Amino acid sequence: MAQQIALLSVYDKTNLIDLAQGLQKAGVRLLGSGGTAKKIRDSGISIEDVSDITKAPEMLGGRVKTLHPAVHGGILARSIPSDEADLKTQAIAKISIVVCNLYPFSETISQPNCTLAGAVEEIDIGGVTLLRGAAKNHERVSVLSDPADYKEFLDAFTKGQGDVGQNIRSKLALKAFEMTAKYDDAISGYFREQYASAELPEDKLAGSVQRLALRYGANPHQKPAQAFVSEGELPFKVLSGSPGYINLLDALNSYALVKELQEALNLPAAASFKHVSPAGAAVGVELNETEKKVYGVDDLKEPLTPLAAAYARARGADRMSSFGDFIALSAPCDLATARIISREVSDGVIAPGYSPEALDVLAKKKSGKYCVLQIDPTYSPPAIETKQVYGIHLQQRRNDCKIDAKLFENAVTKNKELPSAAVTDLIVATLALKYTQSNSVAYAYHGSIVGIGAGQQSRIHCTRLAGSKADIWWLRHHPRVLALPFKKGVKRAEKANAIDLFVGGEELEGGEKEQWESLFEGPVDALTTAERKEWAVKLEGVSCSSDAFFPFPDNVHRARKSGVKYLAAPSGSVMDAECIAAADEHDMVFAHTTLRLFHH
Ligand code: 93A
Repeated sequence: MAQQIALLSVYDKTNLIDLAQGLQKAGVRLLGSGGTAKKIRDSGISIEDVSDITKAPEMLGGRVKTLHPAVHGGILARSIPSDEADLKTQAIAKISIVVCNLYPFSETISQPNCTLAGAVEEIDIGGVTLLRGAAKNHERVSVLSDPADYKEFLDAFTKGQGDVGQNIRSKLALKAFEMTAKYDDAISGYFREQYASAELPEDKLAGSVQRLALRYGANPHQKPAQAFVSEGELPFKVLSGSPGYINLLDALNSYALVKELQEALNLPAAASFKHVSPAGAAVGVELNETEKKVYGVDDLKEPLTPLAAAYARARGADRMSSFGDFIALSAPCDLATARIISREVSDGVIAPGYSPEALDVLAKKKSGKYCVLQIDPTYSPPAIETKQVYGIHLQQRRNDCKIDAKLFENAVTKNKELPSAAVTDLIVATLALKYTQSNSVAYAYHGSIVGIGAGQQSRIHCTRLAGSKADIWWLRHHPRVLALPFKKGVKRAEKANAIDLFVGGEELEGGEKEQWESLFEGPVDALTTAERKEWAVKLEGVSCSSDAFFPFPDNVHRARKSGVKYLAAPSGSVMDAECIAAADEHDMVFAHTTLRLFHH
């Protein structure tokens, strides 16, 4: 066996001398780039310079050290006749060990005084080429990219009499590729920051950019923060304001929801998101006069367009939760929708477009700070999505399942009659769950979510939470609520809070009671238990969907108490039969789906 050759070219010289010593002892011929060779030679170990075999000096101030066919031919050559012949013609010797680590690019750019020119000089080209070449040819070549691996390698090398075995070579190759991938990520991240970014809020009217610097992440102390795509440009533009990290989580999830709602039901759709779950979501089903009052749009001058109806429903169903929402619209925002948005407390909106009048209204909101995003409706996200939690990459196929009427065809109760309005409501409820933090249960009526229970660890708590929200929503239709004698000048949010306290039935005391009473022209009697009961039974035909199976029939009984007639949930519980029996007891229609919809 010919004498083996190791090429050493390292920035981080930790453990280098021990390795060189070990290799020399094992009879390996050593070659090194400038600084590496010097360090080894200085410690009394003989080593040749790379330039001795390339017959070319290091040049361009060190930019070209090892980039030469004599080096890369020696690394990349396979043990096949044609490669051997090429090496012989060019008088190149095979290299079987490459030891290399790279210029410290990440450390350099993290220095506060780092300049672009300084960063560029720190981009290692030759070292990456050495690592990739050796890793590519790992069938024959060992590549050491981490000083922590030297000792183990030497032990195996000695034990194997010069052959560490394929398993070690393969693992070392993987490590080298991970290293160059991470290195390239750091470089592209830095260049994205320099050349493809919008710094908000200074650069307010950002066009299409690849990267958006955010003021902070989920909390003000989580800096730095950014949003970016690694290819092309972000699929949305900032037309006004500056989105925060949670705004973007809400915007992207809510837009996905309304886009799918519109596709499934062929009606414009709107969603009102808070903390990455819908507080409301609806399609553009016309509002009757009572609903207009309940949703606070009876006084709107502009006639309600279908999109405005969708947002009025999405925003009006749970006015408390929607306070300060992020809004998604499936269709270009018109003036009527903008007018509703303009008088609510809200953080921002995302839509595929804006009429000039609508944009004019929205851009004035919050003294020009209201966040208006325009998304490209043709954008289609990649099939695989990755997130990182506690340093670990988690990867999955995106939840791209389609939700349509077919999903509810398997009615397992005696009553199998599912009217088309109920199918619409089940689609709205189920699609909303697809974008709601789990566990989740949603109640829907007239094309709109009327109660949603999100992020609960137990199913029954979701069902109760959603049910209690639906109950409050329904009590807000009570004639005594609609006739509450509010004083002139009471603000919309104050009215919403006062109504919530009234229908919630909480007994108020002291200052809180006084403050509540001060909003009205005269005394207001509380709703009695009898009044509440009498009103509750008037609600009928509500739909309810669950993101996973009902483990116990208590969920079915609870849903029934809030007027639920139509149920949808995946099958698979050991209590399926009991849940169906409970639905039969109330003459409900229960559709078993095959689709679990957890979302995190
Ligand atoms: O500037 S380079 O990209 N050009 C090269 O041809 C080259 N070859 C190796 N940098 C190059 N290297 C890097 O030099 C290695 O990745 C290593 O980090 C460093 C070792 O240099 P020295 O042996 O002079 O200390």
